[in-house]
Formats: sequence, structure tokens, C-alpha cells
Amino acid sequence: MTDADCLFCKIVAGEIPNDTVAETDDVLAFRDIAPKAPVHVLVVPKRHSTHAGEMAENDPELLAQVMRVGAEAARSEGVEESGYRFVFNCGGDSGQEVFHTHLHVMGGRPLTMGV
Ligand code: IU
Repeated sequence: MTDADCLFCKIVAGEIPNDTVAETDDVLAFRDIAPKAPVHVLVVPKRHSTHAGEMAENDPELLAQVMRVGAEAARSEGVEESGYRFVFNCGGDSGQEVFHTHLHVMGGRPLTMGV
């Protein structure tokens, strides 16, 4: 499914430019446009879904691919050894703003658990 109004679907389709880090047949990883850490990559499934909680129930294998590409991005961006954070925001109260599943991969400085 592709949501015609979905920003990340448009990025996946090449309609909006992105700073690609990695790409597979099913997954795209690109640098966040407003990074919250020195390394801030977003990993999205090309197939539209609303958030990771939904994907965990409906397509866990694709969600696993998203996390594998996230781990590879952490390595290629140079934060595998120092440590990094995976974040999935799921729904309004989480702070999710783009309702297409995406994994935040953040690192390059010490992170806190501030919410
Ligand atoms: P969130 O989990 O939905 O809150 O995260 C959305 C992220 O998408 C956020 O970090 C934005 O900076 C990022 N983003 C982007 O990379 N490119 C864009 O055109 C837009 C948002 I709008």
C-alpha cells in the first residue's frame, strides 16, 4: 500500500530528494533532515505501514529487515563501537509526526533517557 499523502512514501518513490545511506529491495535508509544527534539516520520500509507496532503484528519479517539495515547503518556511520540508539515512535503521544513506520538510528554523542 502507498499513501498518496505520505511524506516517506514520496521519498521512497523518489519524488522528494533524500540523503541515502543504504537501500535494499524493501528498505531505504536516509539521513534525517533535522538531526538530533551527530548521526541520525531514518530507516523506512518501502511498503507503507503506520508504525512499528502495527508492523510487528502484520509484517514482522520486514520489520526485522528494517532493524538489520539500521544496524548496518550504525556500522557504516561509525557508531557501532561507541553505541547508538534505536527508536520507534508509535502513535501521537510518542511524538510520532510522520505516520509511515521509521526507525531512528541515533549516535555520535552520549544520549540520555530524557523523554
Ligand atoms: P517522528 O518519529 O515521526 O517524530 O520522526 C519524524 C522524523 O522525520 C523527524 O526526526 C524529522 O526530522 C524527520 N523528517 C525528515 O527527515 N524529512 C522531512 O522531510 C520531514 C521530517 I517533514
